[in-house]
Amino acid sequence: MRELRDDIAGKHVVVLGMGKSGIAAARLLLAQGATVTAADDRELDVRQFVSTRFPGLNVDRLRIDTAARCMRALHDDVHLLVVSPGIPEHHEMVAAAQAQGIPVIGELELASRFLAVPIIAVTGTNGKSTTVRLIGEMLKADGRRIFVGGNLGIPLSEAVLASFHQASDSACPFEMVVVEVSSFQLDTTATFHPVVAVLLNVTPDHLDRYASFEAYQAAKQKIFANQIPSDAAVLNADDPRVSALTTSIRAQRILFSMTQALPRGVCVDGGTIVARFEAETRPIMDVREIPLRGRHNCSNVLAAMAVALQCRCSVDAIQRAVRGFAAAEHALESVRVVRGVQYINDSKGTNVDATLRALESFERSLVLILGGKDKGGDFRQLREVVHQRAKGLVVLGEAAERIVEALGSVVPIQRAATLSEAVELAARLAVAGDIVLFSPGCASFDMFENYEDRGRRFKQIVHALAETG
Ligand code: UMA
Repeated sequence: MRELRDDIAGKHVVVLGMGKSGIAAARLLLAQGATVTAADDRELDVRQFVSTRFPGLNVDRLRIDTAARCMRALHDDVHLLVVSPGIPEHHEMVAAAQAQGIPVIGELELASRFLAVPIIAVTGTNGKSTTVRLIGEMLKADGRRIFVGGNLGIPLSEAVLASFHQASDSACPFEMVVVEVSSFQLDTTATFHPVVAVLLNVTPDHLDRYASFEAYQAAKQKIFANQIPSDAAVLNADDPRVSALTTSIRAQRILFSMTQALPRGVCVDGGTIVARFEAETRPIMDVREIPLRGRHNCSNVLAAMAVALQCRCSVDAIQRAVRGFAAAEHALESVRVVRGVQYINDSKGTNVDATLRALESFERSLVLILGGKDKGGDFRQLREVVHQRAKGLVVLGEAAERIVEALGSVVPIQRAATLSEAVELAARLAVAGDIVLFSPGCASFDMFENYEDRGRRFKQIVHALAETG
């Protein structure tokens, strides 16, 4: 583990993908004295890219070019290839590096090798960001100095860079880090070792990238690969796939459940969340105090509590963090009520299971806006809940025709060419008291830069709707 840290100065490292992760990894490597070739399949304006993404850095040891042109660099005694999460395994540069025996790791793995503080890592198909933010708030409320990041937006390399910048003494500004980790990030780990690893749930996702659901599940399982018996694995006892995937882990199990009375872990007993650790049962708080919509969010709160209690947070800190917690932007976010219709932005719902959870969070009649870049999800899973709760569906994006095939027989469906048209059609269908829910169940990249861009666009359109008409 220390090897890379000690050996990297003067070595040549290629970083593939110049998004958030690649830039942070390149900066980390430069700070450690490596020579960096930064590659991307996009043609970048190098001068502008360097001045905006590497400001104030000595870039003598940095070269930036397209991946195709950088392929030549692989012959120049390359020590390591660091890939961004968005780079698929079959990328030609990855294949070429592997063929030449050059080690390939991801940005998460790279950063973790430079961190001296304990890592708490959270994965699962849905709820990761909320749970990570909740854990962060609980630890902060308990007075801990922590870094919160990973897939939720700030690469782990930023935590390492912050520790390099810490004055002259080399103490890390954090006593622990809490990271959201995606299957893409886990794919390219080797020594990544969280002392607490959380698996929230597993449902089909990213089937446009993985050969099978099994391959996706295997990536999720890697979160436990380097854990030892003194570590903790926080597991959702209500998800049979989580149980099946964790039969042979070495860490001690801490379960959480919404439905079962657990002998050990965090569960709900007659409306009160209780923690059972070391033969002691402690009431934590009333479930009705959770200021988040949906049963799935209650489950996320239980997971976060299990982690916080494992880290010896006080119950008082946990309560304060939960009571003051605000839902993230683009996650079941109330936008506005127009002519009695409530508009909800759930652009972060990028897979079918997330949309299912969103639909289950509302009792009222609703119009659902669904669709985007197809990730191979099974929209038939929504048939029952759509039949029960949706009076109409508006579909858009690449996945539109597959959605019509899956749900056309249970609900009237209209097609929209743009998001504005989708909102317009939904607004015409909805009457006072209804909800218009934008929970795409798909990725955003067919029409938008990312899910945030898509959510912001939805909110702009809703804010522009006329009060009368
Ligand atoms: N690129 C190539 N070739 C490719 C693919 C990408 O050159 O074949 C280049 C692109 O041109 C671009 C760069 O790679 O310049 C983008 O890299 P990236 O897609 O890895 O994106 P980052 O900006 O580094 O963001 C990544 C995560 N993105 C993905 O996993 C796709 C972000 O998660 C994460 O917040 C960020 O690192 C910080 O850790 C986003 C995401 O959608 C939110 N995650 C997926 C999800 O949650 O479902 C996994």
